[in-house]
Amino acid sequence: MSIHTISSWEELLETARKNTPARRVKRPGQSPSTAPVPSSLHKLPPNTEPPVLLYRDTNSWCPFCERVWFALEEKEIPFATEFIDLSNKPKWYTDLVPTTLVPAAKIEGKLIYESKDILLALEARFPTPALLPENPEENAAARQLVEEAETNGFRDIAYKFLREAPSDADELAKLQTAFETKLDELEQTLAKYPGPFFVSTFSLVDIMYSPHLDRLAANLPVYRGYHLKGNPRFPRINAWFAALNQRPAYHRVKSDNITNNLLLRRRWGVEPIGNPLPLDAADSEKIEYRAEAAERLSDNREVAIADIIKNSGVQALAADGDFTTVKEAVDFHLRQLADYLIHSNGQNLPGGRTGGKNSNIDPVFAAVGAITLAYLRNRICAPRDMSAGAATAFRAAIDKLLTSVY
Ligand SMILES: N[C@@H](CCC(=O)N[C@@H](CS)C(=O)NCC(=O)O)C(=O)O
Repeated sequence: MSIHTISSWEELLETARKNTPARRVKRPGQSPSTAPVPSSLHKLPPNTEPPVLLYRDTNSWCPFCERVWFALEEKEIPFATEFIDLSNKPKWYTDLVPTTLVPAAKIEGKLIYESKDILLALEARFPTPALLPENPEENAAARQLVEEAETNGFRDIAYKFLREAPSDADELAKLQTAFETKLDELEQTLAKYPGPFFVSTFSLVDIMYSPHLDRLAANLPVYRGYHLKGNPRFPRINAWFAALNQRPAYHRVKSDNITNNLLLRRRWGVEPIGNPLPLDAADSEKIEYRAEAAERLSDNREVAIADIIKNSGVQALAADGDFTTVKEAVDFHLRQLADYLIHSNGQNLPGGRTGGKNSNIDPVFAAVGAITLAYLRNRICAPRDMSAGAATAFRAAIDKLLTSVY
């Protein structure tokens, strides 16, 4: 294992930016503290308002908001985002939107709510690239499937199996059977047109289902011991996931498995019954994801450090209320993490005050480091803080540092 000196924040940020195109804007004093820059914003002439304003949840957990964001990215429509805190919705928002739910959107000033209606309105106003088939018959079939995605009961039955935990085994088996029957129906629907998608091209139908099937595929193994991905009963759903995975817009808007798992517990109080899914090894090693994670950490370090000091428990290690050493230790370990993400090929660990198992470790410094890394591993949330791929690389790097250094 080779040890090298850790770079400065400025050097880390500069190197990270060379290796990733992902950029966010800072939102000082606001939540979330950063927001993704839509990939098409550069198409907008300077000083022009984007044609679409999306109202979405602050944590980027909402699957219905994800649908709209997915379509905006697929269609490369420049848009602005207004974040709504769902735990404390502002009065102007509940006055504006009759359902008071997110998402809502203003399309050239006109308010639309309900994710399905926003998708259809975007399609009408921004028809290319098309997310509904040109062929009139197939177009009608796709529209019908969009409607059915809201009315066929798939979502309710799926989330019932995931979230309700009846102690009676027969009851649970019934929920599973009902869910599998719905999945069989999706298999049959996917068989109707050539290719992996619901109709013969990628469409709004895929967008309607993707945030929900994604969450189910991430959560069911951990919370119900049930595997959707790799399940031989559902070959078409698995081919559909593989095809979705080829789309860059999907990677910009999706959550990662760990975020989905943490969310189910925090938001819905469901208890896991199995181990977390392993982190995707390919994503963990991808240079652009590692660079994006390092870029996020370096650029947003002040907010991250303040959050860690306030909420992780490291405060308890400050001698006589003096935070200087604790702050220094937090800063050092974050820098070590960013450095590892950028410079390591997965073998070399950055060194320094705690580098390597044989170096002289100051126990308080090391403890602050371990708490910092463990806290951050579950604190970050994709796509709120970074893309799903970057979040996976970020968590994998933390695991590596924790097991190798301490
Ligand atoms: N049918 C709506 C559902 C939207 C929805 O349920 N949004 C949730 C967030 S995932 C919400 O706004 N919750 C806040 C609340 O219930 O007050 C759509 O498709 O847009």
